[in-house]
Order: sequence, then structure tokens, then C-alpha cells
Amino acid sequence: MKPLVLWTTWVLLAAAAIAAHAASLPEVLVYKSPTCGCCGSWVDHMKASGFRVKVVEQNDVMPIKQRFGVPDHLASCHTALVGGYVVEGHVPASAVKRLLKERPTAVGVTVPGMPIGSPGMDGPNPEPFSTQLFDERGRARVYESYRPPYRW
Ligand SMILES: [Cu+2]
Repeated sequence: MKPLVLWTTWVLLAAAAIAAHAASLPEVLVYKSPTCGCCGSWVDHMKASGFRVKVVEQNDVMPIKQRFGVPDHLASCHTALVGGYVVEGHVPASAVKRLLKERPTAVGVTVPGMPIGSPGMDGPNPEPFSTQLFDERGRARVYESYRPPYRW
């Protein structure tokens, strides 16, 4: 085959592989304030990790957290729904994929607050943090722990 034909074939195969991968992951529905920059960066992180993301913007996201059972002490900036789970804050896409694969009994997963270094929260001094599973009574347990340096 000529190089151009080979290259074209490779591009088509790669595009098909990416499309198949995206189709196997459920869509992420994100509720965020229109002025939240780090929320937008997390959306970019999820897209770069193969998720299709739909964004709903509203100025006050607190009612969303109440509606989906995110307790105040576990809350962050944006709130997302994916595959029947609530995903609160800057949760790494890898943890969301693991959640969807293992399907633990939980309302969802959260990274409370906005730790520097978590996906979408770039900063000079990344800090250790963890994702936590939480139940309908607001009880949380550590799901994954992370230490810098980060490479999301
Ligand atoms: Cu944020």
C-alpha cells in the first residue's frame, strides 16, 4: 500500500476505536454554575478520558446537591450524574470508570472541597486527597487515595 493509503486506513481505524470506546461509557450529565472555571476544566478532563459530557448551567447548584443527596460536608463545586451514580466535585475519570465497572452500593462518589492537584484544579502545590463513596445517610468511606505528583 502507498503511505497515504496506509495513513488514511490508520486514521479511520483510530476514529472507529475512539467512537466505540465513547459509546461504551454512559453520558455524564454535569450541573455547574456558568462562572465556575474549575468545573469547566473537570468537564474537559472527563472528555479527554473518553466520556461524552452534557452540561447544564445554573447559577445556584445547591438545590441540585440536595435533590441528589449530596450532604453539605461532602459537597464541592459541580455535581454530575453518570450510570445511576452521583459524582460530586473533582473526581478523577479513572475512579468514575472503576465505579461504573465495580458498581458498589453507594449513592455516589465525591471529592469534598476542591483540593489543589485534583483533575481540573491545577495549582502550584498539589495536595494529597481521596475520593469517597457515600450512602443515602451521608456516611462516607474512602474509595481511592492519591498523592502528588499527578498526571491525569
Ligand atoms: Cu471546582
